[in-house]
Amino acid sequence: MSKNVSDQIVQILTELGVKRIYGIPGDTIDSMMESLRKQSAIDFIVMRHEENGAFAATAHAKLTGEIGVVAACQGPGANHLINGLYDAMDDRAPVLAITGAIGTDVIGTRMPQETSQIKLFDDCTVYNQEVRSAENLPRVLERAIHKAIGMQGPAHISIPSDIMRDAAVAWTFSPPVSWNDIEMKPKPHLIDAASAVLNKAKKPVILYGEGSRDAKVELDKLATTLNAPLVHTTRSKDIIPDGHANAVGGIGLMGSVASHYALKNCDALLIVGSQFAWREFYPESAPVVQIDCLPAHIGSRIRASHPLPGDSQATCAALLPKLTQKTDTSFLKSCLKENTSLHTKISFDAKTSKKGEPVHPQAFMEKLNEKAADDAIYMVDAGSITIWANNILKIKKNQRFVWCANLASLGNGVGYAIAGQFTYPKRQVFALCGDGGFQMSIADLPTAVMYKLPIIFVVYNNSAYKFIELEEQGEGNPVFGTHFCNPDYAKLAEAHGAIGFTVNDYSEIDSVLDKALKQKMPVVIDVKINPDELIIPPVLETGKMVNFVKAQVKQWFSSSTQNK
Ligand SMILES: Cc1ncc(C[n+]2csc(CCOP(=O)(O)OP(=O)(O)O)c2C)c(N)n1
Ligand SMILES: [Mg+2]
Repeated sequence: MSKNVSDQIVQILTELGVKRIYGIPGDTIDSMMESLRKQSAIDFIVMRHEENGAFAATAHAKLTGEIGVVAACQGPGANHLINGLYDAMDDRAPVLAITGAIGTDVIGTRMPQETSQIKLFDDCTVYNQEVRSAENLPRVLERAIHKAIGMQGPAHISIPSDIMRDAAVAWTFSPPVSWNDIEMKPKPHLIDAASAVLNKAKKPVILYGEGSRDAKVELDKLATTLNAPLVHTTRSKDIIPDGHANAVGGIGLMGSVASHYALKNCDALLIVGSQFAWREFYPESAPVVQIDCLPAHIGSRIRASHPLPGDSQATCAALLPKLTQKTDTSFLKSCLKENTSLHTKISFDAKTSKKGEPVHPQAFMEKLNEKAADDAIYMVDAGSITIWANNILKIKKNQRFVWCANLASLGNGVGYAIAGQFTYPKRQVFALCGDGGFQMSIADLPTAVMYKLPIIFVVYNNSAYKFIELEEQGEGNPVFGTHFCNPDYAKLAEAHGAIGFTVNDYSEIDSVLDKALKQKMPVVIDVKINPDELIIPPVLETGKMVNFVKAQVKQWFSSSTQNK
């Protein structure tokens, strides 16, 4: 029987090596569902919310570097993809979103569910096209794939339902080429100038981002040659193990005191594959050597006195022979000492709590360090949980720590964990969520149950959008609009066919985690977290501290009962 366009889509995706499409069927993609039903190379993962499907496709791309695929129907289905696609756009993850569109005979007549999908995805895609005919389909699909992989971002194609059913036109698919196929180095004079700066420096620091993932070995050599502290962005936490002798923690508001000290006191900064956005965390005047494969990224966050355009692995490798081994380790030692400072002790040292008292957020993370497998995958949601995870999890060589770094959307954790467990069925997958983030994406807990994915969903239950309370107090205002009530998550899990546990106090963590790790089905752990745990940012601004005190006073006299 001759193939139709839907069959051809599936055929091209199969040739590309796609194993899974996350999505929800509907109307305009029904014919693609039939093409998927007839084959076995690609599984269609039935989601309960398209946003979680888009997050799952994005997480697949972040975890593997392969293209993640999500599908949705026209109008409402397509609308729901937007947050996941922005995540892929902002974190440069190759994703293909396929949406159906209403038939070509009625396009432009404001039919029910007709939305302007191309306009909708204009700002969150590297390629965004509507297919015009059966002849057009393979060209557009191939272009979308090439763009998503070549430009590292989401591509969207919208296909009118009648075209999906048209007879396919023969096409030979051209396999895509990725950044990994290119070795790009800066010209020698740039390497010479950058190495001179680093050789002269007495207190150099290395800041590495996601773009350095292929340069793990070189980063290690650079750090040991320069005796330089290694500072990670939250997204790149899993590139160098936290146990590395030069690791001082993360940059920024969510980062460590030691990293902040290192960056503020260095006399040269080497940035490898990072676009960390907040200028106030960079050194004020030190020379900056910046490696990035996209020349336009260089200098976009901080002035780069010594640009090194090139891919991180090849460029670091070219830089290394030009560097002389440093002997003085005093700066590195003084940075590492900051991680035992009083500030760190108050903020991040895990504390046990008494029976009947809620758990310190740090304490549960400490237990994960102890009990999680050496290759566990942590899928981290947004909120104060990110701060605890970023600072307290000690990521090992083969563990992964993945989050929605630049968009920082609440509710990514569930979709991410589903993709993580599908991709690596034998590895432990943890979704680390606040109660706000978990509730936002809870629609897909039954998906984990249906596919028997033994994900461990950890819910930090403080009945509040805690992170926002900190922001409000930082502005000098009482907390407002941040409290909510929670269901009993353990019971809710059981009602879904998952396994539920509650951790009421410190003494229960061990046994709950031990039991959770033995399950073959999804587990939800409702951790009653101390809502008043102090989160102290690595840098204490006087203005913010005064505001914080003001907020407490105002809260005291506040007439609002909303948060009492
Ligand atoms: C989709 C989305 N909506 C709102 C926000 C703003 N926001 C950032 S953190 C946060 C609170 C997180 O609450 P929760 O998940 O309970 O974690 P907690 O901070 O309490 O640990 C909110 C509302 C966001 N980042 N994303
Ligand atoms: Mg919360």
